[in-house]
Amino acid sequence: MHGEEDTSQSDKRTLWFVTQNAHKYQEARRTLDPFGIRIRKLSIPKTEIQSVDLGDIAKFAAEEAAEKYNRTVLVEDSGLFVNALNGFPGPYSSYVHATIGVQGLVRLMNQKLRREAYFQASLAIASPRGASQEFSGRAYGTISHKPAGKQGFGFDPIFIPKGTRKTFAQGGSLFKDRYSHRAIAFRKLALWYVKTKV
Ligand code: ITT
Repeated sequence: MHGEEDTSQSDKRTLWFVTQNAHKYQEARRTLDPFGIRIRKLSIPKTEIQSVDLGDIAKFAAEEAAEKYNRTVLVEDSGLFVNALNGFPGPYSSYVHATIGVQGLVRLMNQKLRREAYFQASLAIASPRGASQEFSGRAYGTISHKPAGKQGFGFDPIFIPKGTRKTFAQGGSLFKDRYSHRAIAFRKLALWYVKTKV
């Protein structure tokens, strides 16, 4: 099928992560590996409903994909919420990153003294039988005055997690996994999944 990384395996226990973002996929994998949970990437377009609630967006897309592709899927919707910008870009983070980019956001934050922000990841798991469950994680921190670091993706070069002195992009994968919204959400999923196995 179009979008699957490898079609040779038909493991019923595999969870299919519907995403086109390879970084998100790798981060999810690193978090789920220690729990023995196997995921694979399903790079298909998904329906993104108009909502300010990341959980609603993830749940709708997951339920639709689970039914359409007849398998248990994961969908994660995430965003960066900047306090001084009343939560912008939030659910529009992907679009804002693709348009004004990291530099554009730094410009919007020019002169702002309060620089608190958080990343949120909302994760939905849905089975073809129609059951679904949601988990979320937040990483609190501040927006740096200029981009720093080359690792990661998206707004990683300008986000400094609380209690640290470097951006996600400077810190690398271990650092990211220690503080990230995505790691928190996927760990919650893992703890639930090993108990229930949908
Ligand atoms: P999929 O929808 O295909 O999974 P996406 O990148 O479009 O991938 P989202 O719609 O959830 O994912 O958009 C989230 C955007 O928020 C993402 O493109 C980044 O710009 C930003 N973002 C989310 N999590 C991030 C993180 O861990 N580090 C940096 N930026 C992040």
